[in-house]
Amino acid sequence: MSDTLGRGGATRAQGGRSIAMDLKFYYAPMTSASRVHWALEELGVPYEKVKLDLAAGEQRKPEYLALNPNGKVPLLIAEGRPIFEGLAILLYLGERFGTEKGLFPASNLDRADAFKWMAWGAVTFGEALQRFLRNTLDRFPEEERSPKSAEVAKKDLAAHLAILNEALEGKEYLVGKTFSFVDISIAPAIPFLGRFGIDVSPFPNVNAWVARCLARPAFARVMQG
Ligand SMILES: N[C@@H](CCC(=O)N[C@@H](CS)C(=O)NCC(=O)O)C(=O)O
Repeated sequence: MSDTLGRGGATRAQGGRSIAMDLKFYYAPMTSASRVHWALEELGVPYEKVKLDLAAGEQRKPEYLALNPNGKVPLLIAEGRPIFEGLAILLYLGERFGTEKGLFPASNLDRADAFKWMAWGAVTFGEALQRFLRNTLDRFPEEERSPKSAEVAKKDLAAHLAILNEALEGKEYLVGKTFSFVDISIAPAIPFLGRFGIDVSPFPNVNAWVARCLARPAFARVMQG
């Protein structure tokens, strides 16, 4: 495990690392943890980063399993409490810091819109994506993969992309008029689809929105690992 300071953390560290830095983020580059990493970079709050080597199995070490029994990233220790599941972490960060920074809605109804899309991304869209990958990637045993199930998942993903495309009609961002954690929670999955042979070109609103979101400097920092 290698520890570093997040961008905001480096700023805070100038005043001494002993100042309460109550966010410790466990991640691996280019994984589900990237959304949380992106959110932290957008917020610019102090945080400590701990990079896990998944290939070496660091996520299955007993000291890590004691914090996240799922043995997966992301994990955030906030105010001494471990939070697993990327969606839960984004919601926590959104409520704690995001509203003040203009990255998470303030009013109840706008928050309901945010929750709605973030849950859709993690559950509805995410389930179809997982099903597709589970039935196509050769890291899963061939006898456990079904071309028929992969085909159904691909159709489901296209239907979900159509819903997203419609939601983005005439809009720059998914909820409200500005970029938010809602966009962070879904946009990174889209370029990933192309790499697995899912054609995103019939959904121009989605493509334009993804390009807009991924052009942000905070995202570029996340890509540095
Ligand atoms: N639903 C979880 C999924 C987390 C997840 O699947 N993480 C993967 C990386 S994308 C992982 O840590 N895999 C390591 C392993 O399974 O050993 C979340 O969103 O936090």
